[in-house]
Amino acid sequence: MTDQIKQMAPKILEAIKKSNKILLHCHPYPDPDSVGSVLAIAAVLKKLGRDVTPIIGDTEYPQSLLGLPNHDWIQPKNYTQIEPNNFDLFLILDSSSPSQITQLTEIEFSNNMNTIVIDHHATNSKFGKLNLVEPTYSSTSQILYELFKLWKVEISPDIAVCLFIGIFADTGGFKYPNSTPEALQMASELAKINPNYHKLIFDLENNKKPIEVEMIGLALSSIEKYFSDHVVLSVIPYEEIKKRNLSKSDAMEGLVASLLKAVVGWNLVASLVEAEPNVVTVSLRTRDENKFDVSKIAKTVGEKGGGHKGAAGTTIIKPLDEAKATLLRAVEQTFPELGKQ
Ligand SMILES: [Mn+2]
Repeated sequence: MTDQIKQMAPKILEAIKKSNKILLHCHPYPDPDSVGSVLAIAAVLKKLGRDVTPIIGDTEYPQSLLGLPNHDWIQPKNYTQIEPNNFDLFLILDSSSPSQITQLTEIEFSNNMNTIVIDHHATNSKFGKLNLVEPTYSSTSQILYELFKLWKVEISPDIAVCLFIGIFADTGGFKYPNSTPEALQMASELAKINPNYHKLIFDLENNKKPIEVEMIGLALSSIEKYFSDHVVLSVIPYEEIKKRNLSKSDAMEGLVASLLKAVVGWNLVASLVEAEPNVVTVSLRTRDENKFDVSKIAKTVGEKGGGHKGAAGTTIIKPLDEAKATLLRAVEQTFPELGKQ
């Protein structure tokens, strides 16, 4: 447990006890850590006798998380559909910037609303009145678990499974470097409180739509190899998307890039999907993020690119052939050693 958590725990609890109406939200395209941490703290706030309003935010509630207890507490509203003046505290979880609250409008907090940010993203801009940001923690769920212990609240089986699934998902199923002994220890304690998490994991990992599997098939039969097979691209032109009536959200580019990365020797891989004419979404992955930081490419090529060293993405507004040439040139310039191995 960090000193910061020990210092902040009583301050956050005091702010909660001073408030009557508390707002919670899920970030756009909410993941299990976003939903799990919201449901867990909602249960705690209810125990403390607070009036709590969790909203789903910009995106619909994910089908794959319908197994989480009390998910019906989360109202199908975004931030523009509530009245901020009705709340005296906004607990902002798992969100590194106000754009993770909503992308539909510029956020303005009302003056009588206290704001507390609790998050684990290193990029967090600390935009709350109080901020508890712990970048060494795997997940917001992991931070909440320690807060709950310090607040001496009883962790019910419902709270336990919500926190467990948040830690599980944000550690990539205990596979990422952020899966520390401490994270495993917490998961173990939570699993003792509620051992019924296997179905939730199954639902998380097996939630494809038929159209998505079709898309993966198309992507895997559209592979091109470059630089002595060290660089491998899956390239899907708009005609193929149109022919199958696929939409942008069916593109599966992240999953396809992750599948390509599984091949020994394919060191830098990318999925290119021309989801609309002359708009190419690119997802990049590498087997060795210390050698080939793919975020460097995502940041220099296309629009609004970014991500992590091992997994990044961007959008190139060009015809597919030009987009591909631009990407390959950037790979060659950023990692000249790739072609020489
Ligand atoms: Mn998270």
